[in-house]
Amino acid sequence: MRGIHGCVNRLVRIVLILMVLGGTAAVVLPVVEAVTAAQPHAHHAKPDAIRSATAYGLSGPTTTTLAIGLSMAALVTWAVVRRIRRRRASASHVTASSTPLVQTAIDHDRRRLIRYGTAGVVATGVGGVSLWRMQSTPAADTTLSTASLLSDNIAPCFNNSPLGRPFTQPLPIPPTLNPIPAVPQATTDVYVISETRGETEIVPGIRTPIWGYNGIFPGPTILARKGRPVSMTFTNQLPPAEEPSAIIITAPQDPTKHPFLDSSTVVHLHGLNSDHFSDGYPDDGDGHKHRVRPGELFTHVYPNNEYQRCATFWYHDHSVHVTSQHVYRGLAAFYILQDEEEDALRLPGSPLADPGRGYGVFDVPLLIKDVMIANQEIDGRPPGTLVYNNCSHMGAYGDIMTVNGKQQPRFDVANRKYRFRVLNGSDARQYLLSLRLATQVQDGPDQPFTVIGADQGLLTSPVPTTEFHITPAERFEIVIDFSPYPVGTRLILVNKLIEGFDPRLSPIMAFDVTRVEPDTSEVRPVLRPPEHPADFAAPVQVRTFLFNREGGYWSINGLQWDPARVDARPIVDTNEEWVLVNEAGGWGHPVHIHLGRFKIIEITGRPPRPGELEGFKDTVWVGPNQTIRLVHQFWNFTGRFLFHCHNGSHEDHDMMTQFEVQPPPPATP
Ligand SMILES: [Cu+2]
Repeated sequence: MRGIHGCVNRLVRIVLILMVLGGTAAVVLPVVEAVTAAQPHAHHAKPDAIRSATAYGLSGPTTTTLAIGLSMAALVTWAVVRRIRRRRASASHVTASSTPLVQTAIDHDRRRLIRYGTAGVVATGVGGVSLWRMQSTPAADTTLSTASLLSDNIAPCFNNSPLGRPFTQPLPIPPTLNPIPAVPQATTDVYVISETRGETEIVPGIRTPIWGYNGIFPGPTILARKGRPVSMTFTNQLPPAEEPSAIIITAPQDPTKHPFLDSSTVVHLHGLNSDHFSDGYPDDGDGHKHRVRPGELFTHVYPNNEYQRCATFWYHDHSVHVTSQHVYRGLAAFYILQDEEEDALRLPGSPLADPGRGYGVFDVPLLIKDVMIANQEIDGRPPGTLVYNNCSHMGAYGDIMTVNGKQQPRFDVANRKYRFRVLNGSDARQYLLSLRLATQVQDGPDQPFTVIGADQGLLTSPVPTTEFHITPAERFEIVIDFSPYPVGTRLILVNKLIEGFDPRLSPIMAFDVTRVEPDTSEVRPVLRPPEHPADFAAPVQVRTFLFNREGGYWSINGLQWDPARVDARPIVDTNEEWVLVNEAGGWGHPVHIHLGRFKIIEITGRPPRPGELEGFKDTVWVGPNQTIRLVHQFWNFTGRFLFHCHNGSHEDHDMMTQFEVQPPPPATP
């Protein structure tokens, strides 16, 4: 009798230990990982080691249930063991230990022990297997390897923003701007825009002060035509001193290390071929005044010349060392260039296929961006104020996913084809985007769609896919055909780089199929091949640039931004091969080269993305241990132009430099 009892007791002790270990692991592991992922210094860790709290489903139901179950099982076992010990202790006071009453009590306890012990062993086994599965298998099975794409944070830098229910706000379409009435026969479209403060509801019911072009975010869209120049006059009407009452900056920029002019602005039209001044030089170190203060204005001229490919561009602030904050506050907008040749393709929203129902109807811009908002008064700023926390210059990773300025909006569509121009306007966050039925949002399958364009316009041929990876400042144009889905279907755009499924971070927006409409639009097998001599010119020079971190700052070839230094001197109207190298295993960089477009010729360290090798680009993801070889075009304009990381926080600290395009050398007699 003693033998059996002792055996059961040992079993209980083993079960108890397993329970405690299992429960502790279930609770502690995700917390440790969450803390590790939130540490800014985690950027040197291997990509696989950086996981968010969601990597183990900390905020999802599975691990939480498991942890609670294990802990409860441990508690029950502990209570039973205590009770048996007490009974045994009291039984030992009875001299005739084999009396039927005591024996019955011991038998009862033994049955109970076996029952709870068995349940405990099963629970521990199930829990252990679940934990092992969660840690050993990636949450999302992706065509592109998640590890090869993802190196940056997933966890938000500020993780306490107020949130509304997703898919309750309709997707706003940024208004187009009409050119000011011009003199007859004018050959240029003239626009006047003011940079000013505004207020908006990013999260339903919560007022948030912003900065925007004409006070809105996204700012007004410019619809331009190839061959017709655009003149844009920007008046800085921003409040002085960076309007500190309207933003919470957790680590303000140190003007002694990173000099900037309060509330100063410069506009860069990202991706457009224009002169040095109109390109929006960010500093005044070249002997000219580029940045304007409140009350001042400047005019840029965008030629939309023969060289320029039709594409989705965007204009945003570029004032040195405060670019990241200014863009984050809302100084960003679309600029779309089109021509007759593109019109003739009969793409969705084009004038031939959908007359009068183009921009905003069947040709829809989507600016994706993550932000953070105070949920209570912080440092004297009211709830609703934007929070700018960039994880010690790693990047302002937010916890509110927005499209066109609204948290997780909803867009009603007809059962037909739509063209979407997707811009990643985030400071730092990357997205691996897929479309899923709302009923299968967590695991898919991913629904098909077609990539038709990259940063610099239409691809030669469309690429069918089920996902695309987009990093800050990149654009992808896609066509989604909603005709296979019955009216009443909801589809969700999902960011699969959020491991596991987090209802706050994973779903970006919803498409609701609400009506039937005819569709005469097309996606033809040939869209837009290379067409300018620059696209065929062989590179005349090779240069290599290392994107790294030195002395606590982001750097290019070990150096930081210095307006007095020029790091390359290409000759105008030539191409050069540039090799962009990231030898570090931690962080990646979306590298943007101004002035022209480039074609990627080789990618090492990761597979190419849909259309990435076929299309023309101006920004490319140089991930950890990746090298990109590309041919960039330095055409039409001489002077100084930038290249830099487009993670805004990296750019401001100080991963930016410049090249100076030289006039052609004098012909030798
Ligand atoms: Cu970077």
